[in-house]
Amino acid sequence: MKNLQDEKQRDLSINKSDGTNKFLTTDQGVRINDDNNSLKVGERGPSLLEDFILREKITHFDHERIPERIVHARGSGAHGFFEVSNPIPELTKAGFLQEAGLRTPVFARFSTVAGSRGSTDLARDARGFAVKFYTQDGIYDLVANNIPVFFIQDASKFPDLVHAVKPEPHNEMPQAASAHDTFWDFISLMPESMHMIMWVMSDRAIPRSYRMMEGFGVHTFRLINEAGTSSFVKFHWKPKLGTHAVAWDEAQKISGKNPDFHREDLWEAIEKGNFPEWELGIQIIPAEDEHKYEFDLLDPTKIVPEELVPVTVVGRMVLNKNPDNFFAETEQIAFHPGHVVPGIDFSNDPLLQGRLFSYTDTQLSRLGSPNFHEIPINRSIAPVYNNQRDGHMRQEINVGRVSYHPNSLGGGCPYQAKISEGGFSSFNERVDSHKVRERSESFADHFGQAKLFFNSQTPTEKSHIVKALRFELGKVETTAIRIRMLGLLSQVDTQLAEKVAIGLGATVPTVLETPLNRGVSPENEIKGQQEPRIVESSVVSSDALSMLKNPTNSATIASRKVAIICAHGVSEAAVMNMKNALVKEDAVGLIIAPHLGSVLTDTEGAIAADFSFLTASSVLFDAVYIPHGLGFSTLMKNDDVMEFLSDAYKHCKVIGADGKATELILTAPFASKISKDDGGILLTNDVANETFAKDFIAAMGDHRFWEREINLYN
Ligand code: HDE
Repeated sequence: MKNLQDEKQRDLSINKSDGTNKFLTTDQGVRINDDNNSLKVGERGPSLLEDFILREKITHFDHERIPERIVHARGSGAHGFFEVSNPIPELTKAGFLQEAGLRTPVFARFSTVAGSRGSTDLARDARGFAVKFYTQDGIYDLVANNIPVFFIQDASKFPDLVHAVKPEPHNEMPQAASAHDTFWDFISLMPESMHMIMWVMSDRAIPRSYRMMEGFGVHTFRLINEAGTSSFVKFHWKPKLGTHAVAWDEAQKISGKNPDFHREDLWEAIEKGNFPEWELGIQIIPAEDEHKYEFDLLDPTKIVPEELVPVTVVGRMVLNKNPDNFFAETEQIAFHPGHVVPGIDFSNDPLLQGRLFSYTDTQLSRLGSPNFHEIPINRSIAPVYNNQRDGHMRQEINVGRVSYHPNSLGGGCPYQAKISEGGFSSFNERVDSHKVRERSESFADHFGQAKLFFNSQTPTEKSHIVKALRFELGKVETTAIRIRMLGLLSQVDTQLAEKVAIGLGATVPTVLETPLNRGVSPENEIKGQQEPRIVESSVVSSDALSMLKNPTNSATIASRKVAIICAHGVSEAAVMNMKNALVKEDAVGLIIAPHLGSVLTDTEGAIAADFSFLTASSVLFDAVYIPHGLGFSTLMKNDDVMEFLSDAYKHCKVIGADGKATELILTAPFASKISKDDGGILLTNDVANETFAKDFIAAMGDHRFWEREINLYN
């Protein structure tokens, strides 16, 4: 089988343009002699309509923007490859999964959901995790999220959900935030959203990096093998760097200091050769087990706990090349859950079925033409021949007179492929029932897995969920909505509801609003939605659902950033020792000083400052180190240094100092709160301490010292 990545079959160079050493021309290829002045009658006279060069330039500019994605507008992407480690021909005939070592080119795009194109990366939100596989059998898109369930069970509620979460229509506020009345009004009337609410109120919704997120296909799909046998499948992406988050206060500060934080992180990691990597795993459910579980496989508000069906790794994805042009690639890429290849098929999940309509439809208005598949980033590497013709911006020049099938004038070509020749055929499922607008009774449990999720969290993670809910509902102005939400939360966990209620200065209602009395008139009820009931999950707690307990989490600090705070007189040896130790771990130490330029060292050398306190902030780094040397007295007087350290402490990061520099920590406002057991505070008076850098790096491997929050908030 051909290794598509190695053979560079996906050659986009015919579409690339580089103006180096070239003349400036019009779009018609005419060389331009003056690009700075429009054509005028005399130096001070009016401009002339005949100036085709000016008109062409301005017209093109006027039409530069295309509509942003209605959801997932804010995103970043990269090229890479998918490589099979564990072929699964017994499960699927999909060509790209047949042979160990086979590489398929991919483009992945990560995104937030609610915000506009220019919104912050650090919004509390689900993240999109969409991957386009350019396989030898055509395009396969796995259009996933970093959360394995969704808010709603039926596609018909999607426009309502999105209208509710988007900025409110009367004043277009707030941007990229769910903390407002319309979102929580809708949620409080949709008990089916409670499982997803647990996830978006957890730290999953504020990832440290796109590179440190899991991905989930959400719906159950089908795999079909050569013999036509089908199995159900759930897709998982597991990040090599583990699954990590930032603190909510930190996320909000990053949004101001660097709203491109995730975009920059992905870009820089790839530029520096720290290629992000994920394993692709599958949970396989044999067809005969379709009805084995207490939840319905077709219900997108449910997971299949890994305790019931383990994840089997089938390959890995590596992202190793940034796009050349954001618009042409990341913006114009068009994903679609309906882009499947033989061997992969859909389930009857009603959310998935609705998505199968939506994605082509949205590209028609966003990219403007049914020819969007011809845009270079969307092109299949498998050859495309059919009788689709014409339309806006058609690139293909179809030769011959035949554009219909069957035909005799073209010898019957292009001809249909038999299944044995790779022709796609849908799974031959028997469906025999009445036409109804109803929800299946098997979709009626809205709380069992919300409980499972909450029960699986560590105390730190639970407290973050409580605080997130206090924040979000605290921003809601309508008291009735808050109370309705407390009622729903009490169905998940009474303590959770009570703790949130304390933050809101409210009481958990004793009489629950049911779908029939929950603030909307009965005739406006959602037809076919049953009284919610609780089905306890057969799995009580699952480590895979917790970020902190997650068995796949790794202690690597590769690509992490350490702020090394310096001033004139700093010990050059200390700085270089830490920098070198970090480089060995593929991490980086960056110099932050009161001003840019050189920082003079104790040995009369100079170190270049990477940032000043104006351009850097603790929230943009993973840890802080203050090396010894005379500089410490300058730093002691600097308020920015104290803010830097206080934030690092508050966000539970590793802080290290040696020699006199330790005084900076010991006199900081948080000094009295430091617990002697806090493994994230590394102080030594011994400036020759040889293990200091090693200990600092080992502490960074624990990522955050969340226990600190007990001292800070209790
Ligand atoms: Fe999407 N979704 N979605 N979605 N979705 C879009 O398609 C839609 C859903 C997801 O980086 C849109 O090209 C409906 C679930 C991702 O370009 C649109 C429903 C999941 C992306 C659309 C859903 C997703 C989108 C907007 C409910 C997780 C970004 C622009 C029936 C599995 C892909 C576009 C990218 C984008 C519709 C629900 C993931 C409007 C109707 C569930 C990652 O077509």
